[in-house]
Amino acid sequence: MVRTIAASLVAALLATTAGSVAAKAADDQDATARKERVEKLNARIEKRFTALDKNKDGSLDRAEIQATLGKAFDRMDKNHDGVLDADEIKAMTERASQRGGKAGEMAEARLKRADKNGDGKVTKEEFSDAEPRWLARADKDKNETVTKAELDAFLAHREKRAETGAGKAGDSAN
Ligand SMILES: [Ca+2]
Ligand SMILES: [Ca+2]
Ligand SMILES: [Ca+2]
Repeated sequence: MVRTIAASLVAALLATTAGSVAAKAADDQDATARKERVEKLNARIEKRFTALDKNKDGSLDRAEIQATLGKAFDRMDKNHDGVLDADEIKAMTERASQRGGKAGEMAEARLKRADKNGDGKVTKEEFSDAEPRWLARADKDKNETVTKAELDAFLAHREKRAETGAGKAGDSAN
């Protein structure tokens, strides 16, 4: 009896070890994929930051963010009535989808988020208020300005999170 218990203990231990080795390999693969994804996204965020920083002072203020969002809105608002309707939103998400990956889904999610009153349309005001999520997250002191230091800290935090696998790293770079 004792022997049997010992044997099954060993078997159980072995099984657990084998299982965890396999799990660890999958984890490692996951972690690498996750890390690559975050690094790619971070590079894109950094690029956007530089592009948005019109006066090149190394920080993004509210005016710079609004100006860019306003311009993006005007490009999507094909009939220039100050509202993105269902057709315009569809055209825009389809265009984004062509960029591949989750760009279309992300654009759609962002427009949905912007549509505060849920009428399926997005006004310019709603759109300008819905700043990209990464901007809001990066702005640690909530002064509506994102400095390069804040951005760097935010990107480093994302990479660290990707390495440890804590939380989901599926933030949008939109
Ligand atoms: Ca600036
Ligand atoms: Ca329109
Ligand atoms: Ca800030």
